Amino acid sequence: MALPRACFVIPTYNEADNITLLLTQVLESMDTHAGWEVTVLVVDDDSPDGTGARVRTFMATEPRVHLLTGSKRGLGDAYLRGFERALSEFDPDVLVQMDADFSHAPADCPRLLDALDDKTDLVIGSRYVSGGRIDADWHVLRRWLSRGGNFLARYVARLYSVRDCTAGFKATRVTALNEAKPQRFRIQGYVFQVALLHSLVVAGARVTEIPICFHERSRGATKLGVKDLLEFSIHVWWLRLQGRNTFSKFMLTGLSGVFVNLGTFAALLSVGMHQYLASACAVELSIISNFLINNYWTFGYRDIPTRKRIRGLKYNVVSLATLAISLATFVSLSVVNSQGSPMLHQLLSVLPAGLVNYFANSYWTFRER
Ligand SMILES: Nc1nc2c(ncn2[C@@H]2O[C@H](COP(=O)(O)OP(=O)(O)OP(=O)(O)O)[C@@H](O)[C@H]2O)c(=O)[nH]1
Ligand SMILES: [Mg+2]
Repeated sequence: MALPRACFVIPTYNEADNITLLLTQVLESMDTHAGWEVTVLVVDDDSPDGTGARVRTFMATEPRVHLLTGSKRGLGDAYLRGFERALSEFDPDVLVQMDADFSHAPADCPRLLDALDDKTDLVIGSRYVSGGRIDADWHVLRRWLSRGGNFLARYVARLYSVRDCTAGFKATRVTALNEAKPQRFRIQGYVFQVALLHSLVVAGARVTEIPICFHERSRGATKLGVKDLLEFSIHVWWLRLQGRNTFSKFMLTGLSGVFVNLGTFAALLSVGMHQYLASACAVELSIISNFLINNYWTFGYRDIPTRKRIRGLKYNVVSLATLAISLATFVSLSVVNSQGSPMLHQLLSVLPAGLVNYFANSYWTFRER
């Protein structure tokens, strides 16, 4: 019977002192554990210290190890490229993520994969569950950063149920990963770990945490930078706003469009523009602002194959159709109920127009892949 396939994706930047021993130990630990067919993909961003050359030397005698190179754009970017290559080339059942600096013990790899039972889609090697711990010599500042990052992830990005949201030692089923669609992420740095966890949880992945001991790196230097921290602090809020209550978001966006419309109209009148032209400009500007908010916020979680330009065009078409439906409803009501209040008719015409607008945009303009 064919064994399940596990692909280890290991990002490296200046890990020449670690990588050879790490690859040796990862493969050794998995070899003693017969249940998996293993491949390893090192994603090295042209490290100036020659990490890539060390990997190539290793590859000469070990066909299970592969190397993907590129220029340095951050940990998240490296993982995204690594995932794409691993999925297309090795057809794995499970992707394993781990650091190359021995913070994650290679000896823990079999235990991580063993925990991936039928009821689990993601196993996290966790520092913050019972039995998990961190080496006493991990710098106090890094401890606080880790705690702070976890706090933000849990309470801002609403990942309450997970204890170690910033963990970098994880095994994820590819079926769950496909649901999470990480290829739509627009991030570069360390926040990738939280963004991935968030989209897995939102997509319904079943998460288990197993305790690990996290070790301080003994060779090489950290790559965590101010840019990563900044991106992290902003992105957790973005994740919070990305809940899937698309209908209420769509409504809120519509409301913001009313203000854009009226504000633009008043501004254009005040600079002497003719009211008809001002009205048309104000309507179009509110359509554009609504489109942008819906594109990035309301439907931002979707993997949409069409280009933004085409989406914008479709959004305008739907807006025009909405106007026609609203007008048709208004006229029909006025004819049928000629004694009724025009205000009431106008209000009632919003309902079918709003529903058509939402569903047409949801299922046509922002249709998922
Ligand atoms: N390819 C690539 N790998 C990276 C990049 N940044 C970090 N890494 C790797 O990602 C892993 C985690 O990075 P570390 O610098 O150890 O970050 P950390 O574990 O948060 O920090 P430490 O406390 O120093 O261990 C290591 O294997 C790094 O070499 C990057 O921009 N590109
Ligand atoms: Mg590290």
